[in-house]
Amino acid sequence: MNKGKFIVVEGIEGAGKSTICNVIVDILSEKKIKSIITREPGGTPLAEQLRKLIKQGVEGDKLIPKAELLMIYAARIQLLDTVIQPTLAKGIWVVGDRHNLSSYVYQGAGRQIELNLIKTLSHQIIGDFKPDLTIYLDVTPEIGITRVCKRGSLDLIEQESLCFFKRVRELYLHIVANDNSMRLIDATQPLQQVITLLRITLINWLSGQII
Ligand code: Z5A
Repeated sequence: MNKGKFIVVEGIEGAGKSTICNVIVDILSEKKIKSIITREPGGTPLAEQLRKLIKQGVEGDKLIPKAELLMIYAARIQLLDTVIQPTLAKGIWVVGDRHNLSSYVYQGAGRQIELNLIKTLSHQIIGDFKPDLTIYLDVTPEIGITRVCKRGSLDLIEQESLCFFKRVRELYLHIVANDNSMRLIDATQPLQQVITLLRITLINWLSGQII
């Protein structure tokens, strides 16, 4: 049996990641490919508890950037070892709502933790595991924040400044431009147009895969 493939959707808040993960599952299902969606941080009962702490914090005890980084990697390895790897081993595909790239851009560019520390931690914790395909949904922070504000109250990371999200987007753009396992989709367009572009991108990529 062939191993499943790991497709990850990345982008700043409000880019449309959760919406697009569901569309990917539908397109895969049309091709008779079984898949599940995971999200990071989270995706297992323990990792979901860490997600809550990362997003909401604990009153009177400000989460410092390096502690946040470690909690994100704790959640990631829990999800990778107990859900993602066993699922791929069964030949089922995994569609990830965020993965390792988020740590480089949020904790690296956003929180300004040295990228070498993140690289070392990443290597020690997840080794050379990486997605087969990453779809990066590109929106400006202004558009992304406007979309999430409509949803209601903002979590700790969403409350960061526009400069924070500009740094995050810049690093996303730099990394995506230099990695041929990643595809950029302009997600500032109306949702139907984004879905059409995604379909073309995914079907082109699938045609080059041995399934
Ligand atoms: N984080 C980190 O710091 N480091 C890491 O390593 C990892 C994560 C893995 C996860 O929070 C937080 O963790 C995240 C980064 C940090 N921080 N923040 N902030 P989350 O999962 O709650 O948030 P998110 O990942 O940023 O996702 P989101 O805010 O839910 O947005 P989204 O998934 O990209 O978008 P959506 O939910 O699909 O759509 C948002 C709204 O926009 C919704 O009403 C849609 O209908 C609408 N939408 C979507 N696309 C369009 C288009 N094209 N036009 C118009 N409207 C649209």
